[in-house]
Amino acid sequence: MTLTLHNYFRSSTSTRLRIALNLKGLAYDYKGYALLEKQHKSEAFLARNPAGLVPVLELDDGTHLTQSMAIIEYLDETHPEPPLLPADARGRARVRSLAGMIACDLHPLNNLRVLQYLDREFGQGDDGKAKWFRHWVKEAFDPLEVMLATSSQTGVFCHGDTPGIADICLYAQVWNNRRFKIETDSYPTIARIFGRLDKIDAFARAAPPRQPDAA
Ligand SMILES: N[C@@H](CCC(=O)N[C@@H](CS)C(=O)NCC(=O)O)C(=O)O
Repeated sequence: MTLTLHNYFRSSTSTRLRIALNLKGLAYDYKGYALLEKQHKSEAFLARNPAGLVPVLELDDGTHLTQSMAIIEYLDETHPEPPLLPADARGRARVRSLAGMIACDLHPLNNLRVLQYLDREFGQGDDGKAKWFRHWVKEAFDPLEVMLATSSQTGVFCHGDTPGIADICLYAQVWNNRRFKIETDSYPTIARIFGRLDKIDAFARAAPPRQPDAA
């Protein structure tokens, strides 16, 4: 199967997908789009995803899959080993809930187009945008830390001792936070889990600085 990943090194949704592909042992062709140069708004890219957002996974028959979480679940269904979701329904609900705190509640508020809109329409410069970014990270990471620290279901990773979808979102978001100088020091459980994930080759290889288009 030939897969092409249309993505950007610094995009956390792209990082999620790179991790999932690595965990599943799936090779892919890397196609980078410089978001700051608006390469994701080109006619060619919009033909792949009219929403003008990365990542897009192109399958060997030319099908384009969009939305990182939908694609990760597709990969998990078509390549079940290693599983990225727990076997039990309650476990799956917990993992999707943890992942959703990042993928649904946090990430969309801090996306590039939102930060650019704050600048363009509301005159917010770098300081204002950084304040906004940090506010929404705190809104998500404070309760995430509590949930992870207090649950007996948290193990080496977010859920038990096998990395899964919640870990994928967490790892990618921590890299995103670093751009705004937010470290995990005040989040001991998140810091511990991130430290373990960073030792896994499939995660570390997906990190932004290790991508071919990294600045
Ligand atoms: N919910 C989508 C979000 C995709 C998304 O927002 N991607 C960002 C990069 S992380 C993007 O392409 N931003 C371009 C822009 O904001 O113009 C997913 O999970 O795939």
